[in-house]
Amino acid sequence: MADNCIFCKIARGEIPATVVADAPTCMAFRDLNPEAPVHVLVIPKAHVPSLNEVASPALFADLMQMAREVAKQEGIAASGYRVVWNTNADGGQTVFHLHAHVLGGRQMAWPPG
Ligand code: DGP
Repeated sequence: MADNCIFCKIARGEIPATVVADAPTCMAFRDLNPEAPVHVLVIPKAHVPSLNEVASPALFADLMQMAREVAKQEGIAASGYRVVWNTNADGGQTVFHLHAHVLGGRQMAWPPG
């Protein structure tokens, strides 16, 4: 856990968030600034700065499994959705605690901006 990390604070329950899924290693909550009708973030509860630092294949599997479950739970699995891992500066990452964006409920554009 990192003291000043906003997502660590959410994981510890120190900052409120609308949690939609919870598991021993990871959790999911609604994005504060949604870019789509469904916009959920899936995070590890332990502090990992970005995709580059994921050391455990099991943790990665847990995160992907939760992303898929969230899509199903939110009713966008069949219509379609996008899972995005913004990584470091060129990837557009602004919060340096690993998170997967699960986006859906509208047609996604390609290529992304
Ligand atoms: P990224 O740019 O990929 O690092 O995405 C960070 C996302 O985190 C962004 O879509 C907004 C969201 N976010 C930032 N602070 C908070 C917060 O305090 N609560 C919630 N729920 N989401 C946050």
